[in-house]
Amino acid sequence: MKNDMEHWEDHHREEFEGSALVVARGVEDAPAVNPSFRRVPRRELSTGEYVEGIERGDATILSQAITLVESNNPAHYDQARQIVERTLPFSGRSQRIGITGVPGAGKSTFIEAVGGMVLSEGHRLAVLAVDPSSERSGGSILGDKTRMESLAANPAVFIRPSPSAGELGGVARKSRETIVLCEAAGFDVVFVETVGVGQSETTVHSMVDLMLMLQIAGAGDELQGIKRGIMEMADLVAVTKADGANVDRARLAKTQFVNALSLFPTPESGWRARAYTCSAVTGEGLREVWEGIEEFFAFTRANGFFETNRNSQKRFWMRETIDQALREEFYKRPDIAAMLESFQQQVLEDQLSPFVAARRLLDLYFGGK
Ligand SMILES: Nc1nc2c(ncn2[C@@H]2O[C@H](COP(=O)(O)OP(=O)(O)OP(=O)(O)O)[C@@H](O)[C@H]2O)c(=O)[nH]1
Ligand SMILES: [Mg+2]
Repeated sequence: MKNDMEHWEDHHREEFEGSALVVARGVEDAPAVNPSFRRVPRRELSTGEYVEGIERGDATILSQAITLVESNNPAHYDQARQIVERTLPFSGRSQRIGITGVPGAGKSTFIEAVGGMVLSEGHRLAVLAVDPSSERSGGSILGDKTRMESLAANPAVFIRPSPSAGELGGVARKSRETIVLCEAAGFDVVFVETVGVGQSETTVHSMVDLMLMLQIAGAGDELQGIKRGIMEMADLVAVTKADGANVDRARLAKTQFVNALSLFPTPESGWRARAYTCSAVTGEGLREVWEGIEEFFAFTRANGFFETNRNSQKRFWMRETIDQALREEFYKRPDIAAMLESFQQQVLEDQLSPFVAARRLLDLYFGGK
């Protein structure tokens, strides 16, 4: 069945074919979304051509390279890996900003509004979405596209929807490598929008320098966020939609956040989280939030946390990838899979301790190598 994104693409594909508009298309190896649509035949690019195109800031080639990195087709793995490796030395020179908040909190609208300000300061802006739930992927970019119209038309902006869902690890790797490619292409401010539900925030947190949490006043979520341990990840909290009849409620919510945040111990960054109100409609408060972001970067660069954090993120992703691959291989091995059930049963019946059962399976695994 077609998702929203595919329907939307059906309608808009012609507009993008050959145009300079940099809204990215879906994965290349996805089934044709419209059987009557004839893909313009394209010569396969060499790795060198990809790398050179990216370094030149060519948005079409960047887009194609990301598609390759996101592809689940093993035939693409090698080239994708080479492209990432060769662009890596040109990456890293950006401010990576995670933006989180419940669905409808106003993330895309905020990015559109602040984006103009960021561009006027001479930056080039990449907007990526990370949405690990399959149901919603595509859905969010539909919102992004319609809510980021003025940004989407700007050649200094690159907008990319979430890679297609799969396990979170896959989405995380793809998004991280997409950041690398965007940076190599000269985008020096990267916004990563993610839905404020569950694991995705933690994932995004481990690939950005700063987390901005958007909140709506009076949704009753304020305390939930605090309880769920999400607030600890926020470097800035902004209560959105502080306009019209909502202004007082937004201010009140902000005060609650200021109080709540003051109770947290100072994090490793040394930066005390700040709270703001803002409105993407009136524009009020947006500049303050952006200045807060810039202050965060100045502060963490000065005290060394910026580097330390990026290094620990690199370490984390290396270890995480090893962990995942080992775990997967373990459970996939036929001899392990065959024994797992019966060992588990014995554990449940107290015939084996969980540790002994695990040890035997591990011995079987390592012995059988
Ligand atoms: N009054 C008012 N409405 C706003 C403001 N910002 C966003 N909205 C509205 O809130 C709704 C949701 O905005 P989005 O920007 O799509 O929210 P989002 O957080 O990106 O939503 P998802 O991507 O679906 O998670 C839209 O109808 C916006 O017009 C604001 O500052 N003031
Ligand atoms: Mg959105």
